[in-house]
Amino acid sequence: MRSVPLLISSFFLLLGNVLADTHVYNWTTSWGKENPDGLHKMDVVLCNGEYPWPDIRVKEGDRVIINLTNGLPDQNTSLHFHGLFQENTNEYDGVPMLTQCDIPPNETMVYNFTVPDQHGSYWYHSHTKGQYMDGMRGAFIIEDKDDAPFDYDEDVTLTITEWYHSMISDLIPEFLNRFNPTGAEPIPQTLLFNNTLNGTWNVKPDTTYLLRIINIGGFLSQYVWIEDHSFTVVAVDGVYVEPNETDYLYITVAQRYDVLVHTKNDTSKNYAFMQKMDEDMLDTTDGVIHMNSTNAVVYNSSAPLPDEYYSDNYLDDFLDDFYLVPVDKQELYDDYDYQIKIDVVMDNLDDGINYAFFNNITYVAPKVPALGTVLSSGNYSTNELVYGTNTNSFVLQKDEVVELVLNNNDTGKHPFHLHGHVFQVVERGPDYTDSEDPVPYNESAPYTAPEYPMIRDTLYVRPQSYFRIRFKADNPGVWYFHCHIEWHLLQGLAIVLIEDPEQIQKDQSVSENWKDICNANGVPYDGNAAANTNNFLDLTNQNVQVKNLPAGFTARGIVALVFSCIAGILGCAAICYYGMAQIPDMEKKVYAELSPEERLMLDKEDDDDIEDEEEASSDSKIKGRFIFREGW
Ligand SMILES: *[C@@H]1O[C@H](CO)[C@@H](O)[C@H](O)[C@H]1NC(C)=O
Ligand SMILES: *[C@@H]1O[C@H](CO)[C@@H](O)[C@H](O)[C@H]1NC(C)=O
Ligand SMILES: *[C@@H]1O[C@H](CO)[C@@H](O)[C@H](O)[C@H]1NC(C)=O
Ligand SMILES: *[C@@H]1O[C@H](CO)[C@@H](O)[C@H](O)[C@H]1NC(C)=O
Ligand SMILES: *[C@@H]1O[C@H](CO)[C@@H](O)[C@H](O)[C@H]1NC(C)=O
Ligand SMILES: *[C@@H]1O[C@H](CO)[C@@H](O)[C@H](O)[C@H]1NC(C)=O
Ligand SMILES: *[C@@H]1O[C@H](CO)[C@@H](O)[C@H](O)[C@H]1NC(C)=O
Ligand SMILES: *[C@@H]1O[C@H](CO)[C@@H](O)[C@H](O)[C@H]1NC(C)=O
Ligand SMILES: *[C@@H]1O[C@H](CO)[C@@H](O)[C@H](O)[C@H]1NC(C)=O
Ligand SMILES: *[C@@H]1O[C@H](CO)[C@@H](O)[C@H](O)[C@H]1NC(C)=O
Ligand SMILES: *[C@@H]1O[C@H](CO)[C@@H](O)[C@H](O)[C@H]1NC(C)=O
Ligand SMILES: *[C@@H]1O[C@H](CO)[C@@H](O)[C@H](O)[C@H]1NC(C)=O
Ligand SMILES: [Cu+2]
Repeated sequence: MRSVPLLISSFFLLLGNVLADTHVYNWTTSWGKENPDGLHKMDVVLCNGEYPWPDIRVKEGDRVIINLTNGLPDQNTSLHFHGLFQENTNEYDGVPMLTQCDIPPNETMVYNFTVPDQHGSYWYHSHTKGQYMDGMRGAFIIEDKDDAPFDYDEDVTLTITEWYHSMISDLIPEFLNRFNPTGAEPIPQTLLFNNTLNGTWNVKPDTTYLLRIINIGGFLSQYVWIEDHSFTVVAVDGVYVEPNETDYLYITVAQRYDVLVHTKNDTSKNYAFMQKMDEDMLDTTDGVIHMNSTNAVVYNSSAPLPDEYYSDNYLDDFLDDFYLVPVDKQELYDDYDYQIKIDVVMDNLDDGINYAFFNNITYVAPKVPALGTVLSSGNYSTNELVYGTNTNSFVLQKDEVVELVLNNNDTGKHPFHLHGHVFQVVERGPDYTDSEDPVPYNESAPYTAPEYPMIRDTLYVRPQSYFRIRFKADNPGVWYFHCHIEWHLLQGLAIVLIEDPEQIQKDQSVSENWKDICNANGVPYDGNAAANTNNFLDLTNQNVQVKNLPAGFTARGIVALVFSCIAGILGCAAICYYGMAQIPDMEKKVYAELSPEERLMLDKEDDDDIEDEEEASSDSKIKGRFIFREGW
């Protein structure tokens, strides 16, 4: 009796294998000069000598093999497939020091995985130090093996991103710098539409397009809209949702919106496809060349290109994704087994640099990739301690429902992404910008959650507010949860979920090639976070964060001190001229011009006699000229 269904299922399994394709990509990175926005030529990361990187398009169930050779002489690399579950292939999730070692120059890593149960719009990108913002990224589309729950005629991908006229590796040392004590993010110059400024989309009349809009940026959310056309949202982050029509979309970095756009019958006119930076995320607009960008929906190539189509309505009328309803109506997990509460804070440490913290910890990578620790730690794998005390690691039990409560004590918006899962959005608090203090989630306040909550993999939290998400720990692996603003990830805004480590040990291993990469990079892959293989509970010499500011010396104090030093040397006019957000080489110039005493004053982090905070911050004339990030 039992053999019948078994036979049938193995028949379909066989059929599935026959129908599944394997896609092999041999990719080599290199630097090359490109000019995506037509305004500035600079080095970007090329793929096999070409730019931009290709889109990947596969069918549900297919195998993908990416043979990635690092041809960059001066940087490591890695590749993450954003939104893919990587079930039983955690080793290919692409996060340096969590699921693999960074790929050093001249080495080749083979990523080899299937996409058995996912479809929709995803993307891939380097997960090494902001590198993807230099161009190493592309769309990853998985065609549904079944029919989509909506009709369309054409399937079109569209990537959007902010663009910098500087290499990220040049911006990082200016950003993570004591002369940028407020943590002001570098200011991008333009916006790209399918990798060009003022792009065009050639359309046919009376046609329903499935437009897959993917924000492949590393910083800014964007508002998008099309003159005289509406969007019908049918999927977000690979999850089908009940159709919802809107004129304006708000898309954070890493989010995807699949929308239907029906074109007009009349082909006499072309229409503006607008992109607009979320200006609230910028500390200053100095340095922005195009805050908005006008692209063209072209019906008729002999008709004139459209003018900018501007309206302020986007601010109030953009679709709130919280209210979307997934088509397969998964009910809210009615309770959680394990709750993780994390508070976001931005603050300075003793080196004067502005860091980002979850519960007072700024993520510092371990000495051994956490997956290597899982696989080498035997019975200790369920003990959080072995993953280090500065990685913000949480061990999850098999199949438990996890509720993650995130309180945002910062005054900015942040788009958070969970690897290895999609999650239910149980609650998202309103914008509390105007509140003096942040408003944390209050468990005892009355609240009715949606019956069929929104499900996605990247969700923003509003200023000084909170969100709550739930998911089932049914995908054993080491999964990163982090802010997708690359600047904030560099500041340490991440936690690590070690999901069912015992099952990882049973079902997963790493390839020889995976180990070769670690060896080539001189990184151990066995041992605890301190690379100790003898005593897994001994974390001596683990990587830890910089120590706190000395007592009585606050972040505000250091800001005032730095600014008063700069002002003293250069004078206010120069500072006001440069602005504080992007100060190309300014800190170096200032530092070079400091007197030995002043340098000493900035250098001596350990000295308790530093000018006391009152005195420093009373220099309000100087302070008042700069934009301060609140939240500390
Ligand atoms: C990838 O490279 C290997 C070895 O160099 C070669 O055998 C294979 O044909 C290449 N595949 C593709 C798709 O280029
Ligand atoms: C990957 O590329 C390298 C270098 O071209 C080649 O030696 C190797 O055989 C390739 N591997 C696969 C799986 O294609
Ligand atoms: C590459 O990674 C190794 C190991 O983490 C590190 O020591 C090295 O500094 C990195 N190289 C660069 C250029 O960042
Ligand atoms: C990488 O290979 C090239 C060519 O073989 C060589 O010139 C270069 O020194 C190598 N770089 C490293 C970091 O090993
Ligand atoms: C990819 O993984 C499959 C399944 O483990 C294996 O059979 C195949 O040999 C692998 N291919 C490469 C190029 O590593
Ligand atoms: C964007 O580029 C992709 C290929 O790179 C192309 O298939 C697609 O049609 C373009 N999208 C638009 C809206 O033009
Ligand atoms: C557009 O044209 C098609 C056929 O050419 C017609 O069926 C349809 O009703 C027209 N739509 C509008 C809005 O006029
Ligand atoms: C859009 O950007 C352009 C160029 O930066 C600017 O001239 C224009 O005023 C902007 N439009 C609006 C309404 O902000
Ligand atoms: C691109 O669009 C912006 C904003 O609408 C406009 O100010 C600018 O002139 C356009 N640039 C080009 C090269 O067309
Ligand atoms: C569509 O979105 C609006 C506003 O975001 C929401 O009120 C409404 O319930 C949604 N409807 C559906 C069917 O998703
Ligand atoms: C963060 O540190 C402060 C002061 O050191 C302490 O009062 C607070 O309890 C800590 N919060 C968490 C969540 O660890
Ligand atoms: C975040 O803000 C809330 C409300 O002001 C406060 O209770 C909490 O301690 C803060 N968290 C941290 C880590 O500072
Ligand atoms: Cu952030």
